[in-house]
Amino acid sequence: MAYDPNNIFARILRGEIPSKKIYEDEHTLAFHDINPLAPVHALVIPKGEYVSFADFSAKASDAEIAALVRAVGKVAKDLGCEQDGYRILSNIGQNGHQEVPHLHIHIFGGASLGRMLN
Ligand code: IU
Repeated sequence: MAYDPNNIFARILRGEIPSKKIYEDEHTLAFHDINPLAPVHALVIPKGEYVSFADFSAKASDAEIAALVRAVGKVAKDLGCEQDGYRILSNIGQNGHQEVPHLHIHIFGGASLGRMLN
């Protein structure tokens, strides 16, 4: 699947649409999900143009991959999720019910989440 430069997260990255920013570095941006499914629901995205985790894992540089992984851990910690735990998730493609075609890692926390989230 070709990357759509007008997807909503590309527009957030360009500053065309506001977001509730949590963290930013050279390679990543984290912000609060607009429709939270848990008391803490953050999204961490790469700044590069990657459709999904599949695309990112194959094409991203080691620096981009390291930055995304470290940002996920930092954001979860900064949002107070480390002590009681949290969940990370990335939906990929049609079967994964991915809605926004720019890689995003969900962080859910702040409550006991049960075995799965829908
Ligand atoms: P998904 O993994 O692609 O299904 O999740 C997309 C998420 O992006 C979903 O949780 C939405 O609430 C969230 N989101 C957002 O935070 N801001 C937006 O403008 C839009 C979607 I559109």
